[in-house]
Amino acid sequence: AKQAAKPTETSRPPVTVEGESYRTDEWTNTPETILSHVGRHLYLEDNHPLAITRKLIESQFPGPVYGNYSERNPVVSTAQNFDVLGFPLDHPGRSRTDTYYVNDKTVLRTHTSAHQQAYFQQINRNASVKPEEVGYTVVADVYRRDAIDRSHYPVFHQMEGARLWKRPETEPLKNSAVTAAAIVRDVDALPTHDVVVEDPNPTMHSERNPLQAQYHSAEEVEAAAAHLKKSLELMVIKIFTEASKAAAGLDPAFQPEPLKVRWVEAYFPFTSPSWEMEVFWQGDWLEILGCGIIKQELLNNSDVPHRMGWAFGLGLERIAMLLFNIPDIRLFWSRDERFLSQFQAGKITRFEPFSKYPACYKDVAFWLPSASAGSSVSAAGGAASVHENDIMEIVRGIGGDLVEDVRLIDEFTHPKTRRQSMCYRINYRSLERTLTNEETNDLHEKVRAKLVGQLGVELR
Ligand code: FA5
Ligand code: MG
Repeated sequence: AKQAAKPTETSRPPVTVEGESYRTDEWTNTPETILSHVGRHLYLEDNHPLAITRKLIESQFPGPVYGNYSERNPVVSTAQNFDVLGFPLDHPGRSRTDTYYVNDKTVLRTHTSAHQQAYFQQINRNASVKPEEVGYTVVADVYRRDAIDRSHYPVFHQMEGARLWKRPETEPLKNSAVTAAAIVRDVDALPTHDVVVEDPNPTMHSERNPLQAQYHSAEEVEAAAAHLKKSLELMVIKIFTEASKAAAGLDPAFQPEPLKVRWVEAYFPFTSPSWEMEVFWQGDWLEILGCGIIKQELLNNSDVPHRMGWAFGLGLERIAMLLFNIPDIRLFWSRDERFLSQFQAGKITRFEPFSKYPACYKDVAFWLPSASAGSSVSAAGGAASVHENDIMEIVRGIGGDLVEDVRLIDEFTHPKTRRQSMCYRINYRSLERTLTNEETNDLHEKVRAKLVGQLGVELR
């Protein structure tokens, strides 16, 4: 159910983002600390690892088929971010615990998919002047209230890509063999690779990944899925090869671990079938992108009813971490020369961590507000009185980049009172210096006080 807006911030003046002014209201939940990241345009700074990564990926999606774009202003309408893409009204992504609202109708985009419709419309507008440009990539900063750890940050960058094929304008399903044949030719034209990729699931699955049978034939979807998967596999293989070359440049005896890639079934409201790609990294599977066959309703609503195709959205930081061996996502925002001086446009280097400063773990244990019986902390949103993302936001607001991660280490329900207790462990560690005891104690005290003041918890 749509969650009632609670006025957590008293009336705020309009906010200005990229020179545009936006009204605020009781939906507004975007703190200044988040807004202060807008306008860094890290992906445009030639010598920044995110820009180097962007260029390398763009080179895998070249013209004239793909136009390479970026979008500066992160403020989009809820229609662009959710409605047009078919997000149901009760989707957790829409809630104020997950998304930064500027006001009730306006959010900081949570993904680059917010621009899909506009780029499909552009393909249609360009059809007569640039008919060969049937795809695009777009890079932008995106914003999410999310967990705090080494691979999650509330502001990160995505690159979206899509590629469309023309379908016959009459009786598209009967003539879909024409489209399928054209796509297969494009698949055959892609370079081959010899990496074994785990892909255990069938393309179509009647419940999780149904074929949009009223619009698409199975042949078209199989062909487009093959093109999508192979294009993205070639992209990660390129990244991995470049990273291995950089490591071997430093140490000629360097033997790269074999690249391990797998496809996992996924769900997105605007694609079917859908997948996520995962890469094995530092002992674990790391999700790097989501993708799928674009639902026909979206194409029909975007002035390209006689086309079909695929789209993907990848986390630029996740790829840059693989490429440069960067261990912590906070580093991308560093202004420390010891970080910045290690990267140079067009070059893939291997990041040499400057010394690792000591971690300082501090726990905070509390009872959830007892007033609301049956309240619980939930990462999934819904009826809970305290959402885990609200705890994260408080820690982030006070600790900023001095917090490496926040983890739930214990929870239990009192057998008699049924009250619920949580214990979170916060790891305070700066990337740039050793924190003093006074400093971490002071931060932790402020976190404790704000948990009480803002969420009404009772400290234990
Ligand atoms: C999406 O955002 C979809 N829009 C992707 C998509 C596009 C699907 C087009 C289909 C078609 P997801 O929420 O899984 O999906 O995020 C995509 C990628 O962003 C993830 O795979 C991950 O690499 C990255 N990512 C997600 N959250 C964070 C975060 N907090 N910090 C850093 N990277 C993140
Ligand atoms: Mg995902």
